[in-house]
Amino acid sequence: MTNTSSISGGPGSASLGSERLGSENLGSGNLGSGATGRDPGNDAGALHTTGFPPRARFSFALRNGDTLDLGARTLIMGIVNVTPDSFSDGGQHASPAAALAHATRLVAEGADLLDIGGESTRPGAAEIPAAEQVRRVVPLIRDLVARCPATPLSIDTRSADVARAAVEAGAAIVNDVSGLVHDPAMAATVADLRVPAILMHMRGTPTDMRERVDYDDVVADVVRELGQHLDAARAAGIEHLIADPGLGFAKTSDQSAALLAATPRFRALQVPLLVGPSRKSFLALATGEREGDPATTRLAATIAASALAAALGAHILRVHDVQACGDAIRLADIVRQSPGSTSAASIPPEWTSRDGAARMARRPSTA
Ligand code: PMM
Repeated sequence: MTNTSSISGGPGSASLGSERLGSENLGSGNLGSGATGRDPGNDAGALHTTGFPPRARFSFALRNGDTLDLGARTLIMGIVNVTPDSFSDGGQHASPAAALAHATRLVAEGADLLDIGGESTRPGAAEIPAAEQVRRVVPLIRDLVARCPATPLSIDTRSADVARAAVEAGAAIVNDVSGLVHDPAMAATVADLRVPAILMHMRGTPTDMRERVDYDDVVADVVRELGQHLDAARAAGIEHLIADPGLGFAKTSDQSAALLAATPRFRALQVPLLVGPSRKSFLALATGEREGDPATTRLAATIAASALAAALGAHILRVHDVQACGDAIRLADIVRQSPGSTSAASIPPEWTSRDGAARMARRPSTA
């Protein structure tokens, strides 16, 4: 199992709040200012031997006293949809026992976080009443808090009532695909619950979002609109915020690809970035799949998109296939941290422990 060293502390540990901790290269010993003559903590001015954009570090205090460290390595969020109709895994984990088995398997495969959802947001999906979402997700959250206490859980919902019930059952983070705007009570509820929030960009609702893809400049528009949602969340009193460009939500395939390429531009928002490419339809740009092919046809493209997002500086990747994507994400981190042959030794082995990727990285290259 992958060591979850980014989640630390526990009751009694020092709370670091939402400090921004400089860039990931600080303290890694491999790209000090002596090597470049510049301040590696200064995102704008740092010279990058690897050519990869820097990634700011953040530390979020969680409700249970643990600390979520973001940016030292890419965190992997495993998807657990307790829905009969999600686009790629609907119905697969709908029974409580199946959902629990799936979630614990994702943790064993290396998920740092789990995202639990009781409402599909696939294009055209109808809204699920809060009471039904609660019925689907709360028993699973209770079971997971008992079974996997070190793994923070996020609740994927647009409903304030569901967010409250999930957090009271033990969820640590609220993930709202509407950027906290769908339910007028959501921002105040998250502020009251004192949990971090993931604000994803979308326009409209799953019912009409396919018609809402008219952007002047998709990257600039999404960054600006997400910035407005972040400002509103801060004004409501939410301390810890994560942004998400919302690949596939009110985006054409080309727009999703452009947003993935523009991952470094989201640093302007000055919050951690989550990216969710997993099994999304824009990947069909690469797979050439036909109508009716299963979403698993997109596994290789999902792995590639996950590695690209990690290499480009995303803090969290939200994926269905934790084991396969995790290998690619860990490799991206190794490459990010490797400006030259001397760098591999500076990677803490626990970052890459699942199958000895760090040990392999230290072996002389035969390529
Ligand atoms: N995608 C889906 C659902 N929730 N949340 C965030 N933050 N980002 C996403 O990209 C996202 C999400 C849709 O995918 P699924 O139905 O497979 O979960």
